[in-house]
Amino acid sequence: MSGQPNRKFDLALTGRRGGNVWTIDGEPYPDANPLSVQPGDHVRVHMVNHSPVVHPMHLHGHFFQVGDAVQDTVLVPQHMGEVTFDFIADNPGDWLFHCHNLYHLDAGMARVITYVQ
Ligand SMILES: [Cu+2]
Repeated sequence: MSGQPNRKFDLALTGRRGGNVWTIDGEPYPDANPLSVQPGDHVRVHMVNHSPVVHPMHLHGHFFQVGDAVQDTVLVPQHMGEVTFDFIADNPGDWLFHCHNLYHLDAGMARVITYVQ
């Protein structure tokens, strides 16, 4: 994906082993604000994993670019592991972005990325 992003999100993944609250940037879904973008945005998402376990983060409705790879799920390593991905906001709607560990998803590790045409 060429060019520079015009919208950026820096997101902390949080939670603790044995805990029952897992969040994206401290907000446990569904008690969490949506991530707002505009149609056509080049979005960059940077995640830092503050927790002691890996999170397989999945975005609905889009493929994203991580380095040279194009995929819809990416593993974020534990203990301050970092991942950055880019995508183009070319499919308006309300799309869940979440951890694919269903226990974490159920405990809050999700956000809606929302935009309208
Ligand atoms: Cu997780």
